Amino acid sequence: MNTKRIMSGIIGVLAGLLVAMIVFTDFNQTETVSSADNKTNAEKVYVAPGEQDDYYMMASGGHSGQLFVYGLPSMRLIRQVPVFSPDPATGYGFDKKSKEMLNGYKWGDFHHPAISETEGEYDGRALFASDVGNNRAAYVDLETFHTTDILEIPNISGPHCAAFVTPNSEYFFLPTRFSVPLGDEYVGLDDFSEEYKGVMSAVKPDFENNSLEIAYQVMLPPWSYDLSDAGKGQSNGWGFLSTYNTEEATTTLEINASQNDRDYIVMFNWEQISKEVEEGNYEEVNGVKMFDPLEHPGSVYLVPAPKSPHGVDVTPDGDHFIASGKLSPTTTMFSVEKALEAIENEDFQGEAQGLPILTYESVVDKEVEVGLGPLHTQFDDKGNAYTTLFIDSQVVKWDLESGKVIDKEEVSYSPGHLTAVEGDTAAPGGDWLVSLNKIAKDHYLSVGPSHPESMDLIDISGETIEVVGSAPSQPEPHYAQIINADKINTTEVYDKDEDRENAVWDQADTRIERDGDEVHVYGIAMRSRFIFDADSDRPDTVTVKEGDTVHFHITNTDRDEDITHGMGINGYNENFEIQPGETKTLTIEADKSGSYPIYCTNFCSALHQEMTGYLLVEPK
Ligand code: K7E
Ligand code: CUA
Repeated sequence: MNTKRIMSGIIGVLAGLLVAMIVFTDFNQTETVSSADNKTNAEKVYVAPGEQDDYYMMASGGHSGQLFVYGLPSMRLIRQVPVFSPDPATGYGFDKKSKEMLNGYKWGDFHHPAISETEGEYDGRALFASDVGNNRAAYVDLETFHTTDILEIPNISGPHCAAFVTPNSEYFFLPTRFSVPLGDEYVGLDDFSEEYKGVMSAVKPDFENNSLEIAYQVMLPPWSYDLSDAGKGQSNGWGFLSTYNTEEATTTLEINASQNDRDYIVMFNWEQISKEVEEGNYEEVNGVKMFDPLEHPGSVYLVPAPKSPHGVDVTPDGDHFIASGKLSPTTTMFSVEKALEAIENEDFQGEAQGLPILTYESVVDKEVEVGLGPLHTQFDDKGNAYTTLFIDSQVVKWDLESGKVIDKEEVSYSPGHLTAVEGDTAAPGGDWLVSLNKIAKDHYLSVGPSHPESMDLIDISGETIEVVGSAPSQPEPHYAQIINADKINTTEVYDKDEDRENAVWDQADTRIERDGDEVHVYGIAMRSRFIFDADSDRPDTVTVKEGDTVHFHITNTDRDEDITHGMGINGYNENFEIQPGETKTLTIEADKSGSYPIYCTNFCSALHQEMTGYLLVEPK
């Protein structure tokens, strides 16, 4: 099977070369035959060495707590960006700033990335992440691909239903998966329905300081909030959340949370809630402004949706929202216009936990028979939707207008999310889609009982859709977003900022200062040496006493692209990297005496191996 695949791959490439030779040697032919239609699959995904991909794919790393950055269409893994978990290779969680940001957390569970938007389109400034494992949100600066802020959020548990960003990045919202008691009190599960709450957090990004703050929270019923999307166009100002366990089961959810034929899509008017909070309509809980829609009605409504819906996705024009019932063979398309009308006319079929339920028949546009186990939907620029079918192991293309299925493609296997080029924005692309599969099984060379996840690259530029490439991925790409490469503008070297705290730019300024048992080393890393104190006979040696606290403030003074230095301290379990023009601080407790070599861990020059020094710790 594998050999067959490889053979057919080789044959494909050879056939491609043959076609190319024929095209380029046919002197009589004036028309070129290089349109996408005539390209072999190998040619479509081939990005020659030295050439760059057209797109970045930003994929969440699930319970690795990292962000994985791929190039598309090549599917090459370009970078792992640590977000919620420590990373020894870069020293994320080791140096002072990142250690403080991680605040002792050992892991995170990063499900849904959200690239910042302007007028409903990705703007490439930042990427927001949410941590289902430890209730955090992160700001990843896309100029440096560094995590620059992590926010711990109280009153919530597992912001799975996040993150979705409003069309002009006013907020991103983090509704929570697990309901918990408000505040820090203990409440037994017998009082679940009354005392547990599903809280949604509105977080405000600060693009000047690359940071985040909690604006307010909204108290919702004790259900599980699963996925979400922001309105745009005529639904701008609204947010949509899917729910399950509206049964309010507190045990064996597999059975007990699948009783109701319909759960809900929660529609909430964030513009209105933001205004109300500004006017003082909130109570403070754990230092956060908490808005209660039961006290201030008119901003939160429920739309019945079959059955335990997972994804909810707003169409690019903002006119419809689509709910995918993971236990239903259909995906349901609702009309925003009809929903707003029903709200206006108070066309309610009842209420749940005090919130009005819009009449299903008044709001539904159509139920589309896509296949078994629909989970998530994305869009192209031609009015088509693409939905993953977990149970059928397929991606289905369907027409938004008619609801007709156009094509289905097998993927390997059991897709969760899918992501198309800017496919959740107001202006989707239309050439590529990646199916993020949960199970790889026999898809790649075996590495034992556990296999990687798999990603299948699908060409969606034609009428029918076709898998043309595949790559393994590490745990676990719940969701990814694909952004045009020309929207990302990276910094190549950090500015030489003379005022930066602890920075040393001139060798003459390097020094070691002692204050009691605190030792501060103001040093330089450059090709190919460490300079901790230029005046010393051994400028690359730091001598301290057992029991000292040593702060290494190291500036990488190299101004060349991609000259990163690392600083590992042999035997002290410490390592961190300093990127070109960057200053970082590493603090260690010198609690064991001895001679500990320091060496550069990032290969930087022909004399990288010589880039060493010593930490000498004199015994007490
Ligand atoms: Cu894997 Cu969005 Cu957490 Cu769906 S989620 S599959
Ligand atoms: Cu500096 Cu290797």
